[in-house]
Amino acid sequence: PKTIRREDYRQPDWIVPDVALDFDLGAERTVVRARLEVRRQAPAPLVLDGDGLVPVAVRVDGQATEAWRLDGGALVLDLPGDAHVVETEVALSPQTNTQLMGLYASGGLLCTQCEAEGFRRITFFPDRPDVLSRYRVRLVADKARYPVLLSNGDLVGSGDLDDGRHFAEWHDPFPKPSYLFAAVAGDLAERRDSFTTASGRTVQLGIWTRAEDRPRTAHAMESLKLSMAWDERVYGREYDLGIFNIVAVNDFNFGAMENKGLNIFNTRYILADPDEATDSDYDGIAAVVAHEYFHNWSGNRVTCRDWFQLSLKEGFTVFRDQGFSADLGSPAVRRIEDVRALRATQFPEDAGPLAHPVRPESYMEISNFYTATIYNKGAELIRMIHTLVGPGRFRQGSDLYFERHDGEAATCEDFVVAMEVGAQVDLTAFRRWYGQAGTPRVEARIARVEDGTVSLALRQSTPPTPGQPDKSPVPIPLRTALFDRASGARLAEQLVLLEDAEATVALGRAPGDVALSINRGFSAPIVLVADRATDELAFLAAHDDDPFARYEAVQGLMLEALVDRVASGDAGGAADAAVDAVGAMLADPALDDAFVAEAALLPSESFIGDQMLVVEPLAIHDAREWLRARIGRAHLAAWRERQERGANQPFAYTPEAKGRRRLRGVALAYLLAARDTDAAARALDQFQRADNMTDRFSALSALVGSDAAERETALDAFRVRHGGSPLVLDKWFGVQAGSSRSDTLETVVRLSRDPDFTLANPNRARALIGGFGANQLALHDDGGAGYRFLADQILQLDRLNPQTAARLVPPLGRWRRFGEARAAAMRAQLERMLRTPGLSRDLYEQVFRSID
Ligand code: BAL
Ligand code: ZN
Repeated sequence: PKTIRREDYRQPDWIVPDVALDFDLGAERTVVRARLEVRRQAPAPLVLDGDGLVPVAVRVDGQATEAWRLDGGALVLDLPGDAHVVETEVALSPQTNTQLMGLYASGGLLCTQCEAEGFRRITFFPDRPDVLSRYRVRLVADKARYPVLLSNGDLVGSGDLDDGRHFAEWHDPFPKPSYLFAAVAGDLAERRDSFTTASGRTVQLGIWTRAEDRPRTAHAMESLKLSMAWDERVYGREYDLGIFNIVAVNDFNFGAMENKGLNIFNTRYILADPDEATDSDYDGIAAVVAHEYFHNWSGNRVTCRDWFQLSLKEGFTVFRDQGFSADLGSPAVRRIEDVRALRATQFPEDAGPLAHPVRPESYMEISNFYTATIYNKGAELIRMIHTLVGPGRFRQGSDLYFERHDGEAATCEDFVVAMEVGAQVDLTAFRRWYGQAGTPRVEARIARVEDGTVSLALRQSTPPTPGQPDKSPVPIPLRTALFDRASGARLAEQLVLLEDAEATVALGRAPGDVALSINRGFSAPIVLVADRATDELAFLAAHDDDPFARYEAVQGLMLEALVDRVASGDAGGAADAAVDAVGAMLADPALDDAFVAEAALLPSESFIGDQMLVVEPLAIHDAREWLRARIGRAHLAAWRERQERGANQPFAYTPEAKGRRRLRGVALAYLLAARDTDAAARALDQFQRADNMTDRFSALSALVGSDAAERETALDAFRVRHGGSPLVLDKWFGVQAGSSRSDTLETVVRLSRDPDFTLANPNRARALIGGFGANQLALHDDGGAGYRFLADQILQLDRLNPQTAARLVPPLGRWRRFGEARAAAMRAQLERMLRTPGLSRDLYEQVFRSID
């Protein structure tokens, strides 16, 4: 496959100010007629991208022509003038489109997914984000089968035709790139609502689902209205069309898609009721609804010039949705969750063969770059700018960005320049964050000068990443504070900006012993190596007034204990300190339950592995179980009490009730780990009595790793109760794939042959196969059967859905981190995949880069 490079970007030779699309829709056969008004920008032929399309007819300025050629799927025309009307006609088969890119069938629906390059599977077009067009769309379909016909913008006409067919015409006045086009046809029910904007315009809101799912859309609608108000209040951004529609579909590669005025969602991020969705599902829905809505400005009104700029819209929009979620609930808990996610996905990516900068330099298949680096690290970059300039100046910067680039296809550089001017800050050195891959490592050490002044010695380095052997220092904002150990008082907090490879910073005078709190709030996305003794961490775990730093101190103690245990079989004083720290939090009435639950959770097995030179999955698992049992046993009474507290109260969706449920789940897991006599019975009781999915699922999750008879009872009951609900059945598959039992591979192989399992549905495939790939213990369990199974599944999925298949590769790509035997066995599977004939471009690129 060809490599596309950022440096090769050229402005389009032709633009298309206006396009009219005419769809004659059917699942078996859809005919698409396109009318493009094209304008020349450079002396070159007109090249219209196409993927798998065969032109049925081509006309130029109303005249049929044969003077065209196909070049690698694209339609090429040599046109004499500077302005022409080009018409094409193609026929598609949505029903056989298993890639879920372009126009496809999902259940009884027809729907589209165009980002990044799906529009070229619908019609011939310059399918690149810097060609912006006004769209007129006419949809024609059988009225009984497809009573609802939706597209972007405003509905400008509709009516009945002969033969039981009908039509709808949509017009979107905002020029947009083709990746934001959407159309949907189906038998859908609507939850309708409205929103009045700050300037007094009324927007009609619709969430469209299968009729039986309509009752489960209330939370999504509420989230949408809250998002609209938040974007007005925090960013001054108002919605611009008269209609905002959302459609939920079962089969979807992404979580959701921000098509102009017609968002299409994975059902997973729309449907919720207490009986079927966990609190974390509810939070995910609010975040994704907000994310897609916020794209209307950061993505649609200002779009990307080319796909190397993807983080321009994704990083910024993730930062925006994180702000929204923080304002909805507890900012500290939300920050902890976001950092946990960053460490679980982005840090390993940045440390492995697929590392790439937030603004990549090259790709073979852009679908492979919808990554945690583009999204989550991209958001961290924006957050650092926010931290450096403060909210007021940040808002001036974002206002200027929207003002300057509204209606344009912009670059990351445009964003940085707007921030520099609007927020009055010099970001010259900061730009390196966009071009340099890898997670900076910062060493921090306190030194005391004779007169009592405490200084902080800092040193940064970034490990080499593929194609980038040498790294430069980046500016790293570190929120830092000192505590007086004797009194517990915080002496000072300051924002230290580490700009060079090394620096020494005076923190102030402190006569007594101090404790160093650094990277508070996770002000920079770095790996911190602070030279702090166990008792200093224990002090911070008890006294730090920054909740994130306090969480980090507890996690730091746990990590120290776990790493020591794996390395030497001994966990020193850190284990005792971790046990005590958790106990102190459980006893502290000032802490909210959600925070205690987060802080009491042990670091994940993969994160523990990330701290080691060679990952030893079994030793890590054993150490983690050992510490879990110790923490469980040490605080048995408190865990029992937390597991029982409020258990008889009816479900409420309030922050307090959510926090209680979260801690109840953590408590139950500790009771099981401690082998408390009645723990399994207690879990089954929670499972059976729960009036909500959060309690039911936390009980099932706690039981699934055990050998107790209650495990099977709960698994069977869960399937019987929820077998008819695809999203809940995904949980049933996923929880078994994540089990720590030694028979997990066998179970997953069996489940892959279950009549309810299908690779064709991305949610189901991700639940079972993705869940297994993320299960460090089970994947690496024996001589390589897990690797072979994963590779087999990826190859099978690649034939159906390359995009989703390619996303399952990273666990195998971590082979360098493991001992010789495992590394060789993992690599052998990557090599086998690479040798397989007919690999998609998506999978080829991921496997090729993973082997290298
Ligand atoms: N643009 C793809 C889906 C999302 O990030 O919203
Ligand atoms: Zn997005």
